[in-house]
Amino acid sequence: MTGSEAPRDATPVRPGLNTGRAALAGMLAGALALGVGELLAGISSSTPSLVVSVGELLVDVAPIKAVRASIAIFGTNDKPALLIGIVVATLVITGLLGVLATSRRWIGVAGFALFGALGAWAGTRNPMASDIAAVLVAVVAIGAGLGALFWLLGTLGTAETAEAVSAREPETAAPGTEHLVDRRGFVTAAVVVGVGAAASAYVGRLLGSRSVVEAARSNLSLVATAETTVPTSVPAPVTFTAADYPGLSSLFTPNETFYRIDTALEVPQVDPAKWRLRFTGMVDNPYELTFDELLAMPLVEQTITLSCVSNKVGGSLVGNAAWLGVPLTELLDEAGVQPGATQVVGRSVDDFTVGFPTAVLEGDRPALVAVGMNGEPLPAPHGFPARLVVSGLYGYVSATKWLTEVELTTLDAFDAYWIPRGWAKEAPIKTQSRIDVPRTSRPLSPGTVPIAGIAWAPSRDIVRVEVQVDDRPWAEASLGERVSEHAWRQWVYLWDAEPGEHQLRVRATDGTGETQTEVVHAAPPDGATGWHTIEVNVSAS
Ligand SMILES: Nc1nc2c(c(=O)[nH]1)N[C@H]1C(S)=C(S)[C@@H](COP(=O)(O)O)O[C@H]1N2
Ligand SMILES: [Mo]
Repeated sequence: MTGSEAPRDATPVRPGLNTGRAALAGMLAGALALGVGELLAGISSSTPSLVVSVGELLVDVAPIKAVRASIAIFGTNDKPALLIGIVVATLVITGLLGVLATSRRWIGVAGFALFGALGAWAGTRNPMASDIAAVLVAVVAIGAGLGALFWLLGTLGTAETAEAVSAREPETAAPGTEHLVDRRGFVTAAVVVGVGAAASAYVGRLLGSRSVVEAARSNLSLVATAETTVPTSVPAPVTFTAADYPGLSSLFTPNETFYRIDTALEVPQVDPAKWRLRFTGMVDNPYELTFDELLAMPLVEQTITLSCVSNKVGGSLVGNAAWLGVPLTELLDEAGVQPGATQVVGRSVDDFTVGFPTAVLEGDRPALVAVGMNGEPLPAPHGFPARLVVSGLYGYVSATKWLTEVELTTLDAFDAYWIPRGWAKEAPIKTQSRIDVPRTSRPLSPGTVPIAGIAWAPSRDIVRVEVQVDDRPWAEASLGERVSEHAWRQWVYLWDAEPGEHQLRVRATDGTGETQTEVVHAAPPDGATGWHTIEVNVSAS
């Protein structure tokens, strides 16, 4: 074999340099595969992102301890951190594949194919994607990656050969110029592949964000078309507003700042034109509704405080909103719930599920298939086009977002998403109160200091809030507007503060006369308890 026809797997003359380039070639090829995958994912909502799908696969198979640990480390950034981790790991592995493939091309092919298979498998598990689309995305992405890998390694092959030639025939070859040309061959290919990877990823993400959902939402104007059957209570004297006490939670939590809990790595984008709500299971008349059919039903507005079971005492995973929707009982009446049914299961487009006893619906507590939140169509992160909201139950057992199916079954027959993950099967919201003001580490001035916050016991009402300074007797706070027994109440206590260190505590009493328990309990498995307590420092003057 002559130098000019050197085999592609010629032994590198300068292994160090070429190993570096081969690793770069592998990484660039990996990046292109990911970029092309994102580009295809951006084109339609049924083509999955391979990176996101693999992320969801990992979350699914990861032991609960690992998930908790990653949330502990990354906090609410755990999702971006996971996706970045997947990209970095992919590039490291494809870099290695690039090095191995310089001498044995089949290793590169096999490695990329394995990646493709993992991506395709994860994509087909993605409940929002079509299986064929998932496989196609993986095949095209891996094809692009392998094409790039062979091209890049090909330019290296020439460079090696040139070096070999110049080493054997120093007087005929012009090593300097050959080298330059060949290095340029690699550099050019590397730039082309790198730019292609970045551009395809960027365009794909851009396409993905240009969603049908925002267009559909902005075309909707939703108003209540029926009176609520639930007595929305006494208009109590409005003695103050949040504006008077900077830091106090507003009566209605703005949609933009309302807390969010999702298991999905990306907010599901549900086209309302294609969306259906099905009523299934132990019903006499299973049926399905389109979004327009749902909107044509009587829409009521109910103000309901929603809380996450994992909210700590004093935590921020709680919000109050006016929800517009169709009473779940009306929808279930059409379906005809069979007598043996004991559990209502809410399923989401993302496979998330909730479940609560049918008995919950027996009283007059509001349970809505909600389409509006604080006067707007539901924002996508809060479940557009429709979600469940049930007064008095923690979100994980009641509040399915991107709702697509309501199934009637028995309590024994099915455990919803969080139940096998260690949370309680039944989970009414515990009476809680929180001090919002003062929340400062800076010393306060002596004199009148407002202590203010919120208290909630949705479906049981709040009738009293008390504040305790150090070990003085409990003093009653004034309560703000009472929108309904399902909504939180603001409270304010004007404290005559004296210099020194002080401890402030709050406790609420619900409409059944029960005062929230002092017993300190962490959130798992059914919600935290204890009195929110803070320390403040009042300066001498
Ligand atoms: N589809 C879906 N619905 C969901 C969840 C979810 O992860 N996926 N989280 C639940 C939990 S744990 C809570 S506390 C509430 C939070 O609703 P929000 O994000 O609108 O505040 O939604 C519930 N509904
Ligand atoms: Mo939650």
